Amino acid sequence: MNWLDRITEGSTRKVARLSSRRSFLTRLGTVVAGTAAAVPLLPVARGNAPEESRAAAPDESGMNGEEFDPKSCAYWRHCSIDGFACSCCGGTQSTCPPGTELARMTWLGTCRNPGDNVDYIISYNDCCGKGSCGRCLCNRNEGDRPMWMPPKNNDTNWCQGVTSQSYHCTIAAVVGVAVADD
Ligand code: ABN
Repeated sequence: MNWLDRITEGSTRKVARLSSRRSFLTRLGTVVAGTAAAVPLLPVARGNAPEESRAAAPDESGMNGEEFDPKSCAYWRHCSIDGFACSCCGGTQSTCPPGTELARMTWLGTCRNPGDNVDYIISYNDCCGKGSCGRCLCNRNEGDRPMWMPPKNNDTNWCQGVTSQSYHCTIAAVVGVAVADD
C-alpha cells in the first residue's frame, strides 16, 4: 500500500467513526445515562419533615365528629387513603407506630378540611417493618390515578428504600396548602 492509500484509508475510517450510527448511539447513551444520574427518576414527594415542623397543618383541636377522628375512615385527611390508618395501630395520623419505619417515598392527595374549607396536600406515607396492622382498613380514592402515575396512586406498597418492605400502616400528614391550578 502506498502512502496515498494509507492517508485515504485513515481519513475515511475517521469520518466513519465520527459519523456512524453506532457512534451517534454511543454518544446519545452517554448523555441519557448522565442525565438520569443527575435528575432523580421518581417524581414523588419525600416526607422528610415531621408534620409538627410544617407551618401549614390546620389546628384540629376542639373539632368533633367522624370527619375529625383520625381513627375513622371518614377522617377528612383520609380522602385518598388505601391502607390501615396508623392511628389505629399505635401511631398517629402523622407518626408511625413504634418499631416501624417511615417510608420517605409516598403518594399525595388533596383533601378539603371541613373545619376551614381549605384544600390541603396530604402525604400518605407507609410505615414499614412489621406485618399488616389489620385495623381500620380504609380505601377512599379521591383523585387516585392509575398505577402508571406513581405519585398519585394509592394502591402501591411504598415500603421502598427502607430496611424492610413489609407494610404495616399508612399515615396522612399535611404537607401544605393546595393552590388552585389556574
Ligand atoms: N400504600 C398502601 C398499600 C400497601 C401495600 C399494598 C397496597 C397498598
